[in-house]
This record gives sequence, C-alpha cells and structure tokens, in this order.
Amino acid sequence: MIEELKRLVEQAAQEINQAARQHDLMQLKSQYLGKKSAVNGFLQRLVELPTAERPGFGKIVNEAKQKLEALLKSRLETLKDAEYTQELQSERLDLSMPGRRFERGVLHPITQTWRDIEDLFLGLGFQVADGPDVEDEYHNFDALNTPQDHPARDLSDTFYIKDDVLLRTHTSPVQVRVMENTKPPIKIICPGRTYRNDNDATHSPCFHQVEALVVDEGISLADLRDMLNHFAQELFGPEIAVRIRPHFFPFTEPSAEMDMVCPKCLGSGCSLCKETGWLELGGAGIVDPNVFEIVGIDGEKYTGYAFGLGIDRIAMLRFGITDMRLLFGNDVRFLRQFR
Ligand code: FA5
Repeated sequence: MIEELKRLVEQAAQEINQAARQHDLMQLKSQYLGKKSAVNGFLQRLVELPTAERPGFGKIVNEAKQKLEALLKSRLETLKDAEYTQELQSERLDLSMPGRRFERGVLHPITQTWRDIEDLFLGLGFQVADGPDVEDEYHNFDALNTPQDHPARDLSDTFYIKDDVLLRTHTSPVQVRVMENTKPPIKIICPGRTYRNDNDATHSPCFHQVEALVVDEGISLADLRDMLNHFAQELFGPEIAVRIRPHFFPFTEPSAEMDMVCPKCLGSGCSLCKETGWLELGGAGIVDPNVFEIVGIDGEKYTGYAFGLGIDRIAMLRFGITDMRLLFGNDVRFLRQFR
C-alpha cells in the first residue's frame, strides 16, 4: 500500500507541476485531496492493515497529504506571479510616447455674446427672467398694447401655431409676464430665442434678443440713455456712442430706436454700416401707461423703461461677421475662428 501511495503522490506531483492555469489546480486539489479522493481512500483502507501498522501508515498518508498541499500552494503562487507579470507586460506604458491631442471646443459667438451681456447686467443688479418660446397672442401682442390690425400680427411676419398661439416675435412678452407677477421695483433682463418670417444677410427666422425692463419711482428717459451708453461702451469700447432716434412701438411712449457708432469704421462710413457710420441695435422706450394698466401696476406712481436688442446683431458687430446666416450654418470651419 505504501508503494501504491508513493506512486499516486508522484503522479499527483507531476500533474501539479504541469498545471498551466489556476482552474486546473483547483481540479487537481479536489481530485487528490478532496473527500472522495484517492489519498483519502488510503485512510479508509487502514482497516485492511494489522492494528499495529495502522498508526504508522496513517502518519504516512497525512504526510503525503501535507506534501501535496504544499506543492499545490507553491504552484498556485508560481502561476499567480506569472499571470501578474504577463498582465504588467501587456499594460506596459511607454511614457516617452507623444500624447493624443484633444481638440478644444469653442463657444458659439452668440453664446459668448449672450453670456457677456448677462454678466454685464448681473453686475448692475439686474435679475435674469425667462419666458416660453411658444407664446399666446395675449402676451406677445394684446398685453403689449398692440392693435388688432398692427402689421406685426400678420401671418407673413409671425409664425402662428394655431389661432392664438405663436412663436414669440420678440422677448417683450416676458416683460408682461414679470410685471403681472412682481411688484416694483423691477430690474430684469430676459435673453432668449425669438422668431420672425425673415431671412437675409441681417435677418434670421430664428434669432436672439435680450430685453431689459426697469420699473420704479422716477425712472426717466435719461436713465434709459445712460444705460444704453454704458451697455455699448462696456461691450464695444469707450469710443462707441449710442444714438437714439424717435420711433414707434405700441408698448412704449415715447419710443426710440437705438443705433451705435459702427465699430468697424468708428463713424466714418464703411460697407458694414452701409456708409452711414451707424448700426441699428434695437428698440427702446418708456413703458406705455396702457401696459401698466393691463398688468395692474400703478402708472401714477411708477414709471419704467424697456429696451430690446438683437444679440445676433451684437455678435456680428463684435466679431466682424457680415452675414447672419453664417451664425446658423453649423460649419465648424467658421466656428473654429472664434477661439
Ligand atoms: C422689438 O422687437 C421690440 N420688442 C424692442 C423693444 C423692447 C422696444 C422694449 C421697446 C421696448 P425690433 O422689431 O426693432 O423691436 O427688434 C429689435 C432688434 O431685434 C432689432 O434691432 C434687431 O437687432 C433684432 N432683430 C429683429 N428682427 C430680426 C431678425 N429677423 N433677425 C435678427 N435680428 C433681428
């Protein structure tokens, strides 16, 4: 039996040393040392031996088990080391290799301009208000004192979704929404998308405006003019003057249109300003008392000014872009220039 055990141990040792994977070792362990293994079988066969020889043979079987356990352990460590070395080699980093270049994105000129305008007004204590792009006729026209027969309501200017629902044609409806829900003093801007049935080098069907509204006691045209001057000089530089021309908007009285000195030629005349030296920025005025009445603000006590500027036009002026369609073309070659 001793010889038989010896041969078994030799065979097991050989198989253990040849095992190539940890999984094979597990199988050998259960095959040679498990409950129903051949080595354990020797212990069960002790009864076949004379009583005096049993303790001696029991000891030999236990030593055989210890030997196989030690062999399994050492082979397991060898295999683990080999796997680790192989893993390290396959993940080897060559630190001298040049890195992969990541291309940095760039903010769209409209986003850059929008953010700069917001920063400027936030610094002056304004709050940013928001309103829906899909607007009702009441907020876009009626509450802004716009007569039923006003040309702006025309189907050829306004995108109607259904009878009294439309894509807002300006950011002025946000003024109404804010005044309906806020007691003066009010000091807000509302930047956002606006839509009109226009399409050429200086007009886009979807464009961006920023509205400003200030309502308090004693607000005058002088405050409006100061604010417009400050705005233009902050964005375009101290040499840029703003001019206010009389105009008409149903929701402001008096109303004005504002131009700024062309930043390209500084007023001497060029192709960008069509030789006039001035560029139109937006509309402005003193809030019409009729609008105050509609939204429930006491027009005897409070006055206010409002203005609405075209963000895309401002972006064009700042970056020297001469065709608005380029801003909406999604051509990365164009956008990359604004790093
Ligand atoms: C208005 O939209 C008034 N709501 C502005 C206003 C607000 C007046 C508060 C008084 C008080 P206007 O239609 O002029 O005004 O538009 C203002 C600016 O939006 C224009 O000067 C121009 O810069 C820009 N704009 C108008 N239509 C387009 C368009 N289709 N594409 C790009 N920009 C446009």
